[in-house]
This record gives sequence, structure tokens and C-alpha cells, in this order.
Amino acid sequence: MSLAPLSTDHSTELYDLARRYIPGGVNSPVRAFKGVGGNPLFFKAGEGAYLIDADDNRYVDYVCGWGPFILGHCHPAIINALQLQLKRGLGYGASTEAEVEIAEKICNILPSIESVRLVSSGTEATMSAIRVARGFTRRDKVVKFEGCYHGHVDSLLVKAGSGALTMGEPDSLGVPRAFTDLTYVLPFNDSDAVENLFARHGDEIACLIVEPVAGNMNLVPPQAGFLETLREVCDRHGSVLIFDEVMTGFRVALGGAQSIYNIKPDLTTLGKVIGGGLPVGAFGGRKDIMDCLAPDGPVYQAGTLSGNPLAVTAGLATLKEISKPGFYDQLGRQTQKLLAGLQQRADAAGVPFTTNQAGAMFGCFFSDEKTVSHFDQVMACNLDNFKTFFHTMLDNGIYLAPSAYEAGFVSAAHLDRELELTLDAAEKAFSAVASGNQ
Ligand code: HOZ
Repeated sequence: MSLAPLSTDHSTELYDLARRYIPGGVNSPVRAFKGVGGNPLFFKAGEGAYLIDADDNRYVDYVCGWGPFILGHCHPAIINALQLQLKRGLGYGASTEAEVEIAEKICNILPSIESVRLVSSGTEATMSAIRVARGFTRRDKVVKFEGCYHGHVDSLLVKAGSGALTMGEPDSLGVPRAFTDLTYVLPFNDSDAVENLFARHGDEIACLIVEPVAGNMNLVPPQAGFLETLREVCDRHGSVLIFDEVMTGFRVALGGAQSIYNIKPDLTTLGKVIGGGLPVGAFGGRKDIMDCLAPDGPVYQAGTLSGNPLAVTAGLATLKEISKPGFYDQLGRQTQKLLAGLQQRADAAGVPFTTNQAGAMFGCFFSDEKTVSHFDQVMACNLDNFKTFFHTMLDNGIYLAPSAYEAGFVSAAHLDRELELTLDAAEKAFSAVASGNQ
């Protein structure tokens, strides 16, 4: 692994060219490295726990495609299954047996889901879940939480996390005021704020959508009692509780965050892991709510690529692998080992630092606080320290998300060797942070 700054000339050339033809040179804003400075990398291959950039540099990858590559890149089970499907066609614009198989599997793994519809992205999943919740309740108001991100749905792009936070624009231009007037935004992990809002407006609220483990303001798990409060107020007021598990579903545990915290949402949105890295999303839940969808009900929702056979094939192959006994124990152990090692090196360098973990997702915070559980604490973290850490890690062959507001991901391909490489790099990165602070 290189110790000198890596040469990334070819990435830089590609970025220059990309900026001529693609807005900002990227197809999704966080990729532009605006949160860390410098030029974004362009990649040409992935192998297990590694990414290879356009200049042939190898990196241990903790982005994992922003979550889906829980088995690592190019897992043979997925590639073999896709090769078989490729010969049978890329799509039919009609129903397939494999769609029924994946729907049945999802319903069996997540007992809160009685009926599920496949779409092509997480954004589509949350947008459709909100629509069916509104149709079911015949109400318009929606509740979301500050720093939570549910894709770029108009009414949810209010005080949003992820790229919206990275760009410093948690509210987007182009979203009509009339749409966001229907959205209430509350602080995450603040049960009193939830109780108060529902006491005043509960009967107008169609649904409350939450990332049960917030993964778009770095990683912030729910505090004890928070998700229980959400369940109670929604029950009391006849509002639909939506868990956005696009990131956490099949990631923090096989049964997602809802299985860890033992809360049954009315609807769940999914994506990422269930497509094995191909574009997919899904939303599902109570049958009486899902029955409102067309063709049986009056809520319209559709998609040309929905249930695409390649995405479903990759998803089924992934579900088979991750359902094997002990899979999540091993992932959780590796993630824990990684975080313990990072903490130890930060402490040795005298850098204020703390971490959060949920299964194979993690958050790193340059903060004096022992625990980070609120949006304001995330926003108070030292960004300069993060930038120094990020770039030193990158120069030493470790690819972290290029933003202080994104979660990290560990895959089954992150073995002890990859952790060692990471911790060696981290020693240098924390020492660079400490020197920068002198
Ligand atoms: N929304 C993703 C992070 N939470 C970023 C997706 C991307 O830039 O590819």
C-alpha cells in the first residue's frame, strides 16, 4: 500500500471531462468530494473489499456502493446468477416467477411486511410509501426528522441529511413551498417533540417517516424509547408509521433495524442490499394499506423497470448468502474490531473522537462528546479534522465516504488483513489530525 500521496491524474482528467457533460461532473452530489475538498476519484473495478480507481490505485472500500455490497464486490454467487439471467433476457416488461420468490422471501424475513411492491430506487420507494399512506388515511400531512434523508422526494427534501447536508443545502430550491407546507420536521431522538406535535395536529397527520437508525447524518442510533414513542403516537392518532430501511434493511441485521429494536412499522421502505448492487427499491407492510394500490385500489403507482429480472436475480442471490447462519455475527464482530482499533489510535494521538455502530454500519465523529445521539452534536463535529483524516486515509489506500455526514459500511469481504491495513492508515491519519491541531 502506497505511503506517498497517490497519483490520481487519470481521475482528474475524467473529472474535467465529466464537468463538460454532466452537472457538477457527477451523477449524485456527494460523489463530487465537496464535503472534503479535492477532486473526486473515478473507479473502474471492485474486487471483494477493494475498489480500483482509474489510475490503478487499490483502496479498502468502506462505502460499499453506499450499502448494497454487503458481500463485497463481485461476489461469485451474484455474478454467476446474473450470467445465467443475462442469457434469458434483460427484462420483459411483465411479471416473473423470481419477483414472486423475492416478495415471499421479504415477507418471510420481515414479519411487518404482508405485501410488498418492487420499484427501482430508494427514492421511488419512499415517495410511493408516502402516497399510499396519504391515500389510506385520506390525510395530507407528513412528519420527518431533521438530518434524516429519504431520497430526493419533493416533500421530504426539508432539513434533509446526506448530500443535502454535505452541500450545506438541507432545503432544496425547486420544491414548491406548498409541498413542504405539508411536512412537519422534528428533531431526531426527541420524543417530547413528537408527543407535542401529535397532541396538536395528530388527526391531520397521514404518516411519520423515520430512518430507525439515522444513516444520513453520519450514523445515529435511536435512543431507548424513541421508536416506541413513534409507534404509540401513530397508533393513538391513526397515522401510518413508515420505517425507511433502505439503508438499514438486511444491513444492520437480517430483519433490519425493526428486528433489533422490536418495533413493527406499518410500512417499510427497502433498497440497496435487496438489489445486490443493481438498481432496486421496495415498499411494503400492512395488507390493508398496500391493498389501496392500483390495480386493486385507487392509489396509483407504476414503473417500467419495476421488478427488473437482473436486479431481482442479484437480490435473490444476496438474500441466500446473507441468510446463512452466523453471517451477521461475523460482520458485527469485524465492525466492532475496526471501531475499537480506530478509537484506540485516536486516543493514542490525543484526538477527540468517538464512534457509533449498528451491525455492519458505523459512524465516526471528531467530537469531544462520549456519545453522539442528536443532529446538533453531529453538526458540531470538527470538519477540518474529518477532512484531514479522510485525505490521509485516502492517500494510504482507504476509501471512506467523502462526507462527514455519511455512514460507513463493512462487508463480509473485510477480513482481518483489510482491518490491519485500515488501522495502519488510521494511525497516520490521526497523527496528521493531531499535528494539524498543534
Ligand atoms: N444518497 C447516498 C448517500 N446516502 C449517496 C448516493 C451516491 O452519491 O451515490
